[in-house]
Amino acid sequence: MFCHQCQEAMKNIGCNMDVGVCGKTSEVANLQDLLIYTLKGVAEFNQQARMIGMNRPETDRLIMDGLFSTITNANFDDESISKRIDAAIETREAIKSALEEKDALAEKEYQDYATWTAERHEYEAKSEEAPVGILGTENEDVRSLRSLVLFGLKGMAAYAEHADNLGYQNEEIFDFVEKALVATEDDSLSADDLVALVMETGKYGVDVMALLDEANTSSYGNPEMTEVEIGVRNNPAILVSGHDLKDFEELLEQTAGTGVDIYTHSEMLPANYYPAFKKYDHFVGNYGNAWWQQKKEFESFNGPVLFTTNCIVPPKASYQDRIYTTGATGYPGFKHIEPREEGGKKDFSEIIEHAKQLPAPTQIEEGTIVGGFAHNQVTQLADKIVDAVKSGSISKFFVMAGCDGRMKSREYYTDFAQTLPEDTVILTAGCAKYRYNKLPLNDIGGIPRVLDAGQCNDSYSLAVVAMKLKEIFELNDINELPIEYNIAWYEQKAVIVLLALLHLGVKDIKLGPTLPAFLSPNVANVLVEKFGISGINEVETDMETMMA
Ligand code: FS2
Ligand code: SF4
Repeated sequence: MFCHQCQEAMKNIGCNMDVGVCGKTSEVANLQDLLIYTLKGVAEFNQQARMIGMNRPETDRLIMDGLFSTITNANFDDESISKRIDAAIETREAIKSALEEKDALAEKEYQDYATWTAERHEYEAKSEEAPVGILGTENEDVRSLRSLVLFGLKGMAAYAEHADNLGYQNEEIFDFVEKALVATEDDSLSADDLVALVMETGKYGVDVMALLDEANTSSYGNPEMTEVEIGVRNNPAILVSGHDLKDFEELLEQTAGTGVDIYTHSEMLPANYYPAFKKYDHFVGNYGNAWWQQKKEFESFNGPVLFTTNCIVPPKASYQDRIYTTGATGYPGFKHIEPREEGGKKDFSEIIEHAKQLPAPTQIEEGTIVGGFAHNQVTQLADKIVDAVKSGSISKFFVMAGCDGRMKSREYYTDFAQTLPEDTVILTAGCAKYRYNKLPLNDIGGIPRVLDAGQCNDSYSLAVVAMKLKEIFELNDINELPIEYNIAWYEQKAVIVLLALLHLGVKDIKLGPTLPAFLSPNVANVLVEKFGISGINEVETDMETMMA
């Protein structure tokens, strides 16, 4: 195996042992590479099918779900990845036959990724062949740019899938994902072509986050300022992790009146901010912190846990039997809740019955935290914010969105938040917030000093807010605003968020705790020269440059 897609890649180079830092086995890592490789073949033929109006929504879903299942900490289950490879080959062949029938199959020499086929028991050997993994690309700059595109696509696919689950699709995004997948196998593309593709990926990153924002807010209302309970009640309960709001809604509906309470964990915390979920009085609040604390927190939660998406940590035996996955997630031995039929709902009865047999959660914290500052809520506060900026009571905003992780180096973000002058406001989204959302940072004239917009995809809200402020202050460039960007990344959704910010023209982003292992020195230089991206240093040094 060789995997370098996340921030915890071994030695900041890549995981190449039997098991990655995240716990993914070499077998699963290789199968995931093979799945991506096969999806490129599906994309190759589906691009032709699209041209003659023969694309099917099932194919879009197969590609999005396949990409999503390879995101860090989403799926550790070799069987579930192998099934996706089976389906990808079957779909690819079906599209090819349909094109042949219409006499529409382009005559050319297809590469192995578009033609290979094998029996299940041969997948493992196939997955180890040179062209399948990323190291099959020898030139390190080409490899780096292809990685940047591919990892951005994985994040894009995750967001597209959530939107699709709510009935929102954008054909242009699906089309771009296919085009870009195929481009990562095209040896005729120059480094400049690939840089352009990276930028185009960022454009679709903005589009997909806007689509998901529309899907979420049209379905559940605009997130609003909310005090979220972090203590517990004395009832059996289910803890929900991940990002999928459709799953969350259906579970809330199905638990109503059963005596089973619902809590959010990690990236599901922002579900508390949506008006539509507030009518459920068995929806208690949030339990615990970011994903990497789950071993401790799942233990004390006592009840079953549902993963709607990443981030899964290989579990302790003590609670393994009460973890459920659904959607793109999977883990050997966990129970998996099957997809909903067209127009139907998922069946959560097993996890609900399971919860009834188990004790109530053990309290680990008490009190409340405040969030819900997505674009609509911030726009309502715009006058107050603008006055505070004009009067000098707010000197700067710091966008500290992104992910959290288990490495000690992430203490930087807590220290940074604590060291920020009292006339500054943090704009956050994603699980990065857990590094400072429970600190007593107070408020500025009623505006909390940590404004949480929501999940990592709600970084879109932060961009909307920046655009709005640019308009109000009548500036020409978003970079003239008193906003600094100090982003923490971990997995591939943060990659698409970053590319989206670059597309919007945001400059001088600090990215940490380390720069991606998949950036070659030359590609890193392009990002530094074109966009002023830099890594983090000591808190004091960064504070000095960013406050200057
Ligand atoms: Fe956090 Fe994990 Fe949001 Fe990432 S819960 S690192 O998936 O997507 O951010
Ligand atoms: Fe390593 Fe990250 Fe890949 Fe896991 S996802 S194998 S930790 S680089």
